[in-house]
Amino acid sequence: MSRIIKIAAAQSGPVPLSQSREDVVERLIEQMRSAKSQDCDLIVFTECVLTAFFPHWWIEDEDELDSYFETQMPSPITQPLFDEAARLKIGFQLGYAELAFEDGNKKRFNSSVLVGDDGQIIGKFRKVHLPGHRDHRPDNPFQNLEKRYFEFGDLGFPTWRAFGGVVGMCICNGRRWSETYRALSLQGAELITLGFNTPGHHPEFPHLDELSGFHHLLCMQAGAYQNGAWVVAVSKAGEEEGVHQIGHTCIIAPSGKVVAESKTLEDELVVHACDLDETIPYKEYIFNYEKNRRIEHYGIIASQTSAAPPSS
Ligand code: ING
Repeated sequence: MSRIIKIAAAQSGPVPLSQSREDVVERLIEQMRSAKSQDCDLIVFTECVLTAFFPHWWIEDEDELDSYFETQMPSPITQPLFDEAARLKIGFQLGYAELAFEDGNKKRFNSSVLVGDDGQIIGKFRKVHLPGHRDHRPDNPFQNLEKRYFEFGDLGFPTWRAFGGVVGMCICNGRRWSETYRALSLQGAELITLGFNTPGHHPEFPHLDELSGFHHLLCMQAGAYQNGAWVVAVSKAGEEEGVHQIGHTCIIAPSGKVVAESKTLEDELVVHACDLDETIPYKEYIFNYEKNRRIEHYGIIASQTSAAPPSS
C-alpha cells in the first residue's frame, strides 16, 4: 500500500524591506497555483516568509519591531492565501512572526501554522530553539537577534493527523538539534516540515562558512533516517538586504537521501511525491524504539534535560 502526499517546497528568494506583505502574499499565491497545477497536496512556505528576516538588524523602536509581526492568523493581509488554498484545495504551511497577547502580556514568537486544504488551521508551532544573541554587535556585518525579538516557543513539538499521515513542524535552527526529530517521532511524525533563514557567514566563526551547506543537510539527513520521517526544508534564499542566505531547499526521504533540491536562490518550487509508507522499514525494523532497546538500561534518566556529571 502507498500513502502518497505530493509536496511542493516553495523556496522564497529575498524579500526586500521595500516589498509589502501584500506583494509577498501575491508571490506565495503564484507559487500555490503552480504547485496545484502539478497536483500537489501540500505547499510548504519558509520561516518568516512575509517580511525580510528582521533579526538581522538592531531595532530599538518597539513600534518598528512590532511592524514585522502578525497580530492574528489569518490576518487581513494573509486571508487571500487562506481563501486561495480553500479554492484550489491544497494545504500549506506558513512561517510568520507572531505577536500574541496572552495573560495580559504582549508576547512575540517565531511561528508557523499548518493549514488544511479547506483553508482551516490544523495546528501551530512556536520556534523552540533560538540561535544568535541578545546584545548589539555593531562590528558584525549583520546581527542574529532572535533571542531579543522572540520568546522561546511554549507549545512543545506537537504532531497532527493530516494529509493521510502524522505531521509535525519545526523552524530553522531546530533542525540542527537531534532532539527535535526524536520529540516529533516519538509522537508518530512521518513528515516534518520546516522553513529556514540561514546566512552563509558566521561572523564569530568564519571558518564554518564553507561548511554551511554540509551542516544544513547533515543534520536533516541524519534526523530523517534515525527517526524514519520525511523532512521538507524550505529556504528564504539569496541576498536579502545585504545578507547572503543559503538555498538548499530540499526534500529528504526517511532513508536519509536527498530526493529533490533547489537549484537557484530565487522563488523556486521543489516538488516530490512522498510515500509515507517509506517510513515503515525505519520505524518498524531499523529503529524500532520499543523492540530494539531498553532505555531503562542506559543509566541516564530519559527525561534528563542536561547531561549529569559522571558519578564519582
Ligand atoms: N538561522 C540560522 C540557522 O540555524 C544559525 C542560524 C546558522 C545558527 C548556522 C547556527 C549555525 O540556520 C535561524 N533563523 O535559525
